[in-house]
Amino acid sequence: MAKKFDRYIITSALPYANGPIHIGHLAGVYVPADIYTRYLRMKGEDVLFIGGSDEHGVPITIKARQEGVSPQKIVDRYHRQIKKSFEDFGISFDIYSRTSASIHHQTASEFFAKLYKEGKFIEKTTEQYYDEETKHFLADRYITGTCPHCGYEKAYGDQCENCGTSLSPLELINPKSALSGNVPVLKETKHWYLPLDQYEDWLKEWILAGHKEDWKSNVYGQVKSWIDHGLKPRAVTRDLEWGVKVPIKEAEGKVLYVWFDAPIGYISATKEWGEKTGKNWEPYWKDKNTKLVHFIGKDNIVFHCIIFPVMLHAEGSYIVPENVPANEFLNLENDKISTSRNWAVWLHEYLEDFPGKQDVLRYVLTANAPETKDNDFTWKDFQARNNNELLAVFGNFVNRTLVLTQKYFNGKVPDTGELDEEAIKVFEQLKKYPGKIAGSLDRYRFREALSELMNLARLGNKYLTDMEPWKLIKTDEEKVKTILNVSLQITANLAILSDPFLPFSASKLRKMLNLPEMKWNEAGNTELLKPGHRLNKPDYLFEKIEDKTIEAQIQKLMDTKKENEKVTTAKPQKEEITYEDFMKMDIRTGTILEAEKVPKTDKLIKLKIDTGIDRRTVVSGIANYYKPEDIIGTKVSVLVNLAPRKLRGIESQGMILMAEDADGKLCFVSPTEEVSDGSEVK
Ligand code: B3M
Ligand code: ZN
Repeated sequence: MAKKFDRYIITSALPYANGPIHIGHLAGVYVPADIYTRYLRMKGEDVLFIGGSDEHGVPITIKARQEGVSPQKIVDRYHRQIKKSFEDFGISFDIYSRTSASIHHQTASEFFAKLYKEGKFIEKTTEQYYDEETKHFLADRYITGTCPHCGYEKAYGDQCENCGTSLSPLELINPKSALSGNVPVLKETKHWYLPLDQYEDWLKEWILAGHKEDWKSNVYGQVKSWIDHGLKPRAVTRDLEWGVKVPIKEAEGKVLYVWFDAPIGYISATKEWGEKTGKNWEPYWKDKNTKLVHFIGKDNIVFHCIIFPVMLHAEGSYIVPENVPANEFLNLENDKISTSRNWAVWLHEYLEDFPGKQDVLRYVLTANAPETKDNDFTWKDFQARNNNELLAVFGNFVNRTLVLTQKYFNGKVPDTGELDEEAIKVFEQLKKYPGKIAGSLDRYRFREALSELMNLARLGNKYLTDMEPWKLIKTDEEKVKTILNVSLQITANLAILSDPFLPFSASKLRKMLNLPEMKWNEAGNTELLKPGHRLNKPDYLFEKIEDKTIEAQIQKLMDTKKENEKVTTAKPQKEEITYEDFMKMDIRTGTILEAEKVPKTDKLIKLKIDTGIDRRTVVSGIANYYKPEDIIGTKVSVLVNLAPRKLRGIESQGMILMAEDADGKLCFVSPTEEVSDGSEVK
């Protein structure tokens, strides 16, 4: 018998507020967390569902840099948008907070200060990579290189997203600054480290011995392999400006590592909830009878299964997670979802294209959830699941039941009458479903749970089809009463059991049935609707999605692909050269003084250039793009130490630099501001 808890705290990974939310986020974290929470609430459990935006960390400062705005501006924009997407999709947080909130800064800061005061950190001065050009220490995503474990070339300084390994910048092969592309130098700096190695025994006992059975094998396996490889102290401070300030004197100018502060964000958000509701937040984090569950994607496993638990354990007054049901990744049409390549279905765009169809997406993402392996979202599958499952099974059964009840009994629930053999059988099966679905949900098997829900709808659909009440109505009205009563009881059960998965449709269905919100343990009851109970007008729960709608979505993705390919029409990079190689070239800014077409040629123009050093003749193949009279006075860049060569009998004493695109279009490479002729280009 599983342990009974007094209360639950369910957290879902705090998305970085540096971009909108897509279907991968929803499938991996938020929909399963929301299903689980809604189910617990319906069981009458005391449960808090925590969410919020992760507003620190390098991804945000990089985005701010790219746009030339402050990090606060970036997080304000995306926090608002992300929060709205979650609301739109019915993700039923008790609080959605953010890590730039002052309550969070205070909470994270106090957490660090306590560990510091108790001597739980190691102080180390080490050499760290530094970008001399931009004057930044290169932590986390400010540095990229090749992963020493799997060879992936775009690994970050804190993690390889390909194999999930957590890294430190010094482990990267061929490190490069993400800011300037430069090869970094080493420079000394002092930081505070959490000595994970000192907690190995505790972790082994807690996870390896304690959670072998109940944690998902993908999660348990990853964690075990890290522990088996041996853990190292991990720096929890950074030389950055954006983040929670390290609350000790000698750490001025430093902030907490984003993965130190972000998970504390779950606690800060709970405190904020306490302030807002006037309730006590502490039992949710400190009472041993609270069950803490973290919903995350697989790239966050190490942080939620090792680092954060060690922080909580070291602090001493907190509970640790009971489970971390991390999911694998969702791909889109056979390709990795990617923000930078715009290869995603964004939630706000989905809602524009499919208004009111939140449940369809929730359904498809659950039916196809990447629970045990990476999975693929395709628009064809989306359409098929809507048309062949939601509409043809669930919607069709409910609709036939309600329409027939209207037609034959004026919208009033008929008497059961004498239960015949078929009805008894159907009720027997019906009674098993709440337990089956709950059993799957208790083990975080959301796909399985959803498929059981659909089996109940299938049971109803088949019963109705087999019994053919539309044929019996003329000869045996009593039997039709039984059939529709049974079908209506199944429908009412569907209204309860579908609620965690399809909250919008369940609520609509309750309205049609004229029923209030119900508790989970009312499911299985075969007398939810009393004879004589008046139903409301039926309406469709789901609609057919047409081919042309799906084709438009596929076209949209194909356009994105084309758009991405356009970017790559640039020729591949040439072989590497040294700085010295480059410095052999003497390039100067100059001005075109005279220009005339070289007779009997198509392309050549003879130019007189003021190079600042002298005035010289240069012959250039630009006549297809420029008329001589139009370019006099133009500022250009000239390679002046190129050996002279004769073109059509004219000695050309240098070369004008031109940019040439993939279609062969030419344009001058000119200074964008006033500089004197003869300025060096380097
Ligand atoms: N911000 C990372 C991510 O989106 C992250 C999670 C924080 S959870 C405390 O992958
Ligand atoms: Zn790797």
